[in-house]
Amino acid sequence: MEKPLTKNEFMKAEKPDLSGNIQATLADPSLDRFSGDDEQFIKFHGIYQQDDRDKRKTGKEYSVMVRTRQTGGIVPASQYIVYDELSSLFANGTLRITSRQTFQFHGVLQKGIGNLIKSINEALSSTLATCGDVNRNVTAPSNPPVDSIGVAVDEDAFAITRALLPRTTAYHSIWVEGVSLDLGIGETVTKARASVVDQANPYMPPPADSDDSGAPVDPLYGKTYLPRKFKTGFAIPPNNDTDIFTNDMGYVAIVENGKLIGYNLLVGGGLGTSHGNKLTFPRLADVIGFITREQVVEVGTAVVAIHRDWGDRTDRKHARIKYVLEEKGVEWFRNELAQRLGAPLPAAKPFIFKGQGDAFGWFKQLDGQWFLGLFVETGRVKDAGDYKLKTALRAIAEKFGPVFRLTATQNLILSDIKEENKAAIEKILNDHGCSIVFNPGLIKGRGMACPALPTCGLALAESERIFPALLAKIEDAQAAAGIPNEELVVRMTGCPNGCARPYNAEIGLVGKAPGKYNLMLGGNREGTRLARTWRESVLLDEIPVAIGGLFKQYAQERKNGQAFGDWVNDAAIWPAPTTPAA
Ligand code: SRM
Ligand code: SF4
Repeated sequence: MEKPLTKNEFMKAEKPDLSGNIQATLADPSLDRFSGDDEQFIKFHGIYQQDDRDKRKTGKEYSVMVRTRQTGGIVPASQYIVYDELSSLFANGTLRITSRQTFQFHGVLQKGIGNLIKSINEALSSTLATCGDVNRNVTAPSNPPVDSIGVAVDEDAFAITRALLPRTTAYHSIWVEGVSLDLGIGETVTKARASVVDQANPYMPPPADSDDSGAPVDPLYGKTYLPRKFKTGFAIPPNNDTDIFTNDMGYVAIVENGKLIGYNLLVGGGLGTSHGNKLTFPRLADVIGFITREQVVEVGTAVVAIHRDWGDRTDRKHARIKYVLEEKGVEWFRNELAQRLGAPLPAAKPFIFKGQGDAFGWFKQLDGQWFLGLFVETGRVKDAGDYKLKTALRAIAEKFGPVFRLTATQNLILSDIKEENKAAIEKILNDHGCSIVFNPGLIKGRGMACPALPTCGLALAESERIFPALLAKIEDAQAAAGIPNEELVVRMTGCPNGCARPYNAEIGLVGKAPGKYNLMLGGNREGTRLARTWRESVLLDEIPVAIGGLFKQYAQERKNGQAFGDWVNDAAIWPAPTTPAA
């Protein structure tokens, strides 16, 4: 018997413009949340309904999380200033840099959502399709281009971003035309808007097609969009800073004689799993073939269409394109793509990744200006005690107007800085208690944790809130093993969905239950190998102890500066010692 389609499929088919009852809910001041199908529709608008899980015992307090779109993590200073203002006015006072180079606003109350989203659009960004069954934020190398290659990759990333935006006009009519700004936000937004007055919003979708009756039709997504989310990224070897193999679709830049000649196409990466569900697993993308720059949009659209047509619409946990690749095979995929394009792709060209992660401190750009790599602990831009990163960044944005570039490891780059402003920028950061941003060390600087509690409705365990303390203990364990401050990629999530990409880290910690984590080992620094579960349900306090034992063995056995992930992958430590009863 055929399995039935999921409820989401009927919901999308019924309201293909994705409008739901959002407008009516917003207009009703007695409502503090969205309900029914709207909880799904709002995701396509970049909104997740959440409640503060710390406060559940005394009843649910609803708010939403809003996610912006920033192709390649690029945020002009004028846009950043608006975001800073909005986060204080309508959210919890912080901005969260995500693992896909966007910003998230948390704790937004119902009455502030309209003002927030309209202002984001006024500042020339968008929240359209940053969640939902569509193509999400497109990642690209965050270092400012040092040559024509980086410039071209950014251009291509914007081209595919636009091509894969859904064509619905409901987003605009609800959030842009349907909201009149109030609550005193006019001045900052208007000022920022004035600085970009002649510029088009790069995230405005192209117009929809129309059918015989004149009704709008989305030429790619149709009425039911994709079976599930879809993620696209770009990388320029040898730096895999966007973790390209974990994307549904990846473009790996191929450079010959100093010129970008095209990309190797990667398809079928994805990390989300569910504990105990064998149908789900993390997977790295396959290399499909080579494409020219001119084919970026045509081929990308064809790949998304394959997901649209072949993805599993009967089980949302099994609906990513990685399962199509895994079950039908790479050759099937190449043939299917060839049929859609009218010709097979030529073989992929050789490429090699030598590392990933961000560099901190000052670097010279090709045009003689400078960029500054800054460590942002767990991606959270905030003021807390003497550490006032948020205030410092606002001051820097207003005085010097650098381009902000969010990295895929939740850090930040300030670029296009004049030589004569370097000292003043450093002073602002130091004066605001932020000296750590220049030199976090080789573990903190590589680490990543997802938000988890209290905002994420899917969290099974803590992540962001306990990660800094855990990393400090891991650093101590390194020192005790005689290998202080050695590079190590540690990533943590509060559940198996994998938002901070623990599955290809050297050490991955995946929340299983409150205070318990699966301990995964053996990914590599290049992001090209999956880690394996070493021990299940390890108590939080035992993690540094267990890892500390391995560090001692590693310090004695490693050869020629071998990385921990490489050593542990081959070491005689598998299977793991029995997990003590927890
Ligand atoms: Fe994620 C769901 C946060 C990157 C796989 N993710 C969620 C939600 C929206 C929870 C929910 O559905 O209610 C989380 C919101 C928590 C909060 O309070 O903010 C959430 N995901 C994040 C972010 C903010 C984590 C971070 O530490 O930065 C990242 C936002 C990226 C962005 O700007 O678009 C984020 N999520 C990822 C990644 C990493 C990546 O894309 O590079 C993954 C693994 C790669 C992948 O997609 O396979 C990821 N998130 C998931 C999944 C599992 C999907 C699956 O295939 O099973 C879920 C669950 C779902 O979609 O139902 C999820
Ligand atoms: Fe939430 Fe799980 Fe993603 Fe962490 S990994 S943000 S707990 S969905």
